[in-house]
Amino acid sequence: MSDRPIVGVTCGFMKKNDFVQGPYTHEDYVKSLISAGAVPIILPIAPDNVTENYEGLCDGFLFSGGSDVDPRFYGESPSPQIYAFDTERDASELLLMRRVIAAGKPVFGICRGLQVMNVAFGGTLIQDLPSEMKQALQHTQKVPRTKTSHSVRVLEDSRLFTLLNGRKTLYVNSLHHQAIKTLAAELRAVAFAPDGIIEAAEHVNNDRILGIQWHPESMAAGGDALMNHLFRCFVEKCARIKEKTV
Ligand SMILES: [Mn+2]
Repeated sequence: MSDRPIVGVTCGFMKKNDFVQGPYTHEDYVKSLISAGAVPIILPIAPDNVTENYEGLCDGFLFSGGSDVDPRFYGESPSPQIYAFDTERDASELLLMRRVIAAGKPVFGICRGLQVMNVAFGGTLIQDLPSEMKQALQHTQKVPRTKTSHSVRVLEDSRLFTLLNGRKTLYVNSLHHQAIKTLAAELRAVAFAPDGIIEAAEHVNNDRILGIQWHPESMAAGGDALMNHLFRCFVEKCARIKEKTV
């Protein structure tokens, strides 16, 4: 057996045509996990009695990006501006998130993954950034996803600041339609865009739980050394969990 930790990656469902349809996640998650030393496995959207089994299969979990979150899961009705959502994916990921956190496994939430994390802990989301926040900057960048477009400010007393080798500001990519509105009480916002949008959050006392609103997997795939380092830190956490369980 290899000593590489196994990281489960959540995915969406994509139908391209009648011949091509099924589980989908961007290859950059897979590439970045492999180069950081993990064995990635894709976890298809499934009913509860299957999703329940995912927790025990993996040493850590990456909740990936994707479509908007169904607002019923945070007690709201859909705004006219909300994009298509996938209620089954949301239900499956919220169940998985709660089980994984209860089991003490490391969680890396990326983009929608951060939003699902916030909803799982009781927070709410901005359903449509441009209409709900008039002074918002462009969070759906027009440049390729490996490139950066807006800056973020990182709090110096955060764990993220340490993971980013003490960087107070950095440029990141931005490909999100939604964002955190009310932050869950158990999470702490640790990075902000210039318009105030929360760009990262970590658990107040569990150092295995981190969520990022930008896409470090695509910056890493584009050669960004700091984002590669962030992935290695996550995979090392997963490896330590694996050692304890074998
Ligand atoms: Mn952004």
